[in-house]
Amino acid sequence: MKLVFQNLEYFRNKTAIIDCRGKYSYSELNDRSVCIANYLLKTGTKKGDRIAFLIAPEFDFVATLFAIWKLGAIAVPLCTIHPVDEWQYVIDDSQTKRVVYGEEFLGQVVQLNGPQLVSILDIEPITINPQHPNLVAQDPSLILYTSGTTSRPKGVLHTHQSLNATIHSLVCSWRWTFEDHILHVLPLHHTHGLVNKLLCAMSVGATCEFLPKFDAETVWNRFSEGKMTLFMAVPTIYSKLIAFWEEQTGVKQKELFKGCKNLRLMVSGSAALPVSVLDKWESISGHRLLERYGMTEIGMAIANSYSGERRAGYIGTPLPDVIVRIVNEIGDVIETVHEQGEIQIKGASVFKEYWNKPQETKDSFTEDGWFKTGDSAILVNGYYKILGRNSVDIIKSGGYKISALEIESKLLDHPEIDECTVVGIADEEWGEIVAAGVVSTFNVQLLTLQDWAKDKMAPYKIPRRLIVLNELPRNVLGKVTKNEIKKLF
Ligand code: MCA
Ligand code: AMP
Repeated sequence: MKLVFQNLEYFRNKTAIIDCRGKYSYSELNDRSVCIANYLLKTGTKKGDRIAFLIAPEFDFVATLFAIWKLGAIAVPLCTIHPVDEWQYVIDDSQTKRVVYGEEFLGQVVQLNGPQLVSILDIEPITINPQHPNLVAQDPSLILYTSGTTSRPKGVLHTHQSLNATIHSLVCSWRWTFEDHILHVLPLHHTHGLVNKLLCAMSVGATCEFLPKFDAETVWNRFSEGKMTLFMAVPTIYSKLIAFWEEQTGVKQKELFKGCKNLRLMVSGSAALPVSVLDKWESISGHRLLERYGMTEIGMAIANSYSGERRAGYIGTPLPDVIVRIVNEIGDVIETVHEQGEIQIKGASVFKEYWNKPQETKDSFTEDGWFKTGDSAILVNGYYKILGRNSVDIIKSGGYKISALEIESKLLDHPEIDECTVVGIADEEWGEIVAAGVVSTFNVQLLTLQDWAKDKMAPYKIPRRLIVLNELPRNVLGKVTKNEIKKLF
């Protein structure tokens, strides 16, 4: 089996990447990744080392990822909008030795404790292929950090084989070819942006065009240029594109509709797609979104059909090589229609383990090897429908998974907060937004709290709503009743 980074030369002069600086062919991508690999080798990188990288969505991000893999090392992509504290946590937790960084991050990376810093600008143009380590598909390839029901994020370790399983299944199901051109607007430290968009494109010789940052007007303009064949995004992005369309004149709206005619597929995932967004998007673009379901730990698992039915409000049917079951609260597999239970998954795309967390890894699987997603669903006429999550402590905002417990532990460091609880409340644009209920003798204000939080947490984790209470509502066991808090908002 050829892995995606081992096949670059095959597509030679075909354009691989377009970014804010220019266009790069597959040969250029391969050459650049060889240079970076040589440099990392010279600085002591060995098979299995964790290499973090902090590079904007552009050519050098992709070249660095492939360089790390060429050396048999494990890639740890960092979130470009995280504060230094969060990078430090990921670096320490993953025992990362080196951080490759783009020049714009210099001011922040020098604040990191421990790792050797490698500036992408220092890479010399040596294009002799580095000595390839003996690499097998079961070798670890990638650690992605994901929030969960623990207060700090966990490192999800994938192998080349588990990544390849998702790539293969999506390439086949959605009929990717080298003629495809995808517009990329998502962060690259999560599965959606990294695997579904970038790696699927690279595996077939397609073109991946990066925007430095999502911007609704630029996305509509790129559609209108007529080169894009594919688009994939989280529901919030479709809501923002709809909002932009609604602000335009009738003539312009018709032009925008026509601009979408060359696209062959538009996908939504990472969070529930409201039926109102599905319907509105279809009416303004002519495209019925294909909704699919996945998770950092399992890759992509369930999707609506490419050529058949795309059922509103449903995530679809299992992707090739994925086995899905629904299990009720007492652990029985549900055979009856309309009975609600947890989605459990088996398949080649499932991750290897949580990095350095054997107990958490064990707890996340059943004894007979099914991964417990924590998502609750029903099966109706062969189609799965998500009904919610088992834990109130997980929030999905703008497609990002957020741990309420992690935010609570940060908020407790605020000098004016005595007690706090964090919940997700429904929001049309973001899916959910982060809201905090606090006990504060000094009557802390939302704006000052947000200002204080700026260098302590990522923007999407900062509370958007605040309520100050005399005491937090608790049940007889003294546990905060989060559903009561939700009602207060
Ligand atoms: C930003 N803002 C928010 C949030 N984020 N407000 C409420 N809730 C939020 N979550 C505010 C900012 O503070 C700012 O406010 C204003 O919105 C614009 O911020 P900006 O950062 O410019 O927003 P944006 O660029 O428009 O970002 C929206 C986005 C982004 C593009 C939808 O959230 C995003 O990239 N999401 C995708 C995450 C993702 O890839 N998830 C996949 C993981 P002000 O203007 O007042 O300053 S899940 C996954 O991989 C699994 C496997 C799967 O199934 O796919
Ligand atoms: P993450 O761990 O960030 O990869 O997020 C995975 C979670 O996103 C899943 O466990 C679901 O809760 C949610 N998710 C992904 N796709 C969908 C979807 N189409 N509908 C509802 N929830 C989704």
